[in-house]
Amino acid sequence: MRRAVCPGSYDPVTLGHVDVLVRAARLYDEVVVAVLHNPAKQGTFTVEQRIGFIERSLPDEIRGRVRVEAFAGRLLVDVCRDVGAEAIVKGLRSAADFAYELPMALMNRHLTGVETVFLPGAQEFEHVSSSLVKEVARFGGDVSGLVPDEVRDAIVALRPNP
Ligand code: COD
Repeated sequence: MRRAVCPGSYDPVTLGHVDVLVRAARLYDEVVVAVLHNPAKQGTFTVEQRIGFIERSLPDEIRGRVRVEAFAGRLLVDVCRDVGAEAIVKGLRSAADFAYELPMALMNRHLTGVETVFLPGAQEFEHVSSSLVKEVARFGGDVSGLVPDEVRDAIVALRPNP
């Protein structure tokens, strides 16, 4: 059984994330989506909400081979060891993503030997991040097609009443 971890904050999941999860699940027998969070820091959505959004966004093609779990205050390499994953899979949107991710990949390999596999993100989601969609939606912009519809509705519901 070849297993990979796809880590992130997923606050909330975007269609850019989903694209990476689908492609990771085509490469590995099982994918653990690790929702990493800091209990001392309040996110926009609760960990339970984030997990639900991810689970309901998974296409049938991969649903049975992807599990979504929360981890708090842990090193990613310890998560990988606990779940028996041989690799970390991450999406890359740009050279800036790579510059940010490379030291973490090298450190993780230094710590336990776990490898990081980078997948180029889909072009149509290159500009998509959880923080940007929240900001755009907060000021009334339309984020349809960038996040699952359920997530779009949940973000819109956060808008303060005018
Ligand atoms: N297209 C492709 N990939 C995307 C897109 C997109 N549109 N959007 C996001 N991604 C990728 C990101 O590049 C990232 O790889 C992943 O999806 C998750 O993104 P986010 O924004 O949900 O998550 P981050 O960046 O906040 O998560 C950072 C981690 C929690 C993964 C990181 O901080 C971590 O590994 N923490 C664990 C603690 C640890 O071990 N620290 C030491 C590391 S050496």
